[in-house]
Amino acid sequence: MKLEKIEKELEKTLSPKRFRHSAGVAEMARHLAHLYGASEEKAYLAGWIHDCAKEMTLSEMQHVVKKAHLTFDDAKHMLGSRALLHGPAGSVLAKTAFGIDDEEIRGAIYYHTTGRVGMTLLEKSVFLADYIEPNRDFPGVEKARELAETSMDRALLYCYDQTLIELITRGKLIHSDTIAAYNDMIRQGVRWRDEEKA
Ligand code: DGI
Ligand code: FE
Ligand code: FE
Repeated sequence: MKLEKIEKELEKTLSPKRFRHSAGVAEMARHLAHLYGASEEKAYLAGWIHDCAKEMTLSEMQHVVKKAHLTFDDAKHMLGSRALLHGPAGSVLAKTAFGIDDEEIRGAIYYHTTGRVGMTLLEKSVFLADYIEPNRDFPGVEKARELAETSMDRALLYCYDQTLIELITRGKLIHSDTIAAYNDMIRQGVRWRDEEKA
């Protein structure tokens, strides 16, 4: 499907707010891909499509992933959470509704919420862009934007930190991919606070 058609389709199916957010993620993901050497074209497409399943009901998302025979290590957690399942469901729709065959683009959509150990530059570009695109406005977003211009990994760790703190504060479950990704970065010596810089 041509980009123009993809945008039109998303405009029809998403709320205006989610549509603006998707446009922002597309632009920001392309910017980060340019800065850090990922495919700008793939980042832009993945950014547009990443939240295509976000406004479905949980049972609609479950239907999409079941039909595609996706399986999950922690099925109970994944299949029970709209916040988590919209990534995998979106990666299926990228193919079935938007004709995206590219596995890297679909991977970036699949992992855009939880992250994972060993994310590709493309996955990191989309994950970070989701957090810092210009329509985002929450405490700490400026710090994330600042870090993103100089170090992808420090910015990424900052995002994980903030998300973990928020989930813990709200008494929520934390997906094992998020914990593993956080631990992996710490093990690698990544730090975002200047005094702790490895
Ligand atoms: O879809 P968006 O709102 O644009 O952003 P997103 O896909 O990153 O979703 C973020 C939400 O997902 C945020 O409110 C935190 C929530 N969430 C729930 N469980 C987890 C989680 N985020 C991560 N990284 N890990 C979790 O286990
Ligand atoms: Fe999302
Ligand atoms: Fe998003």
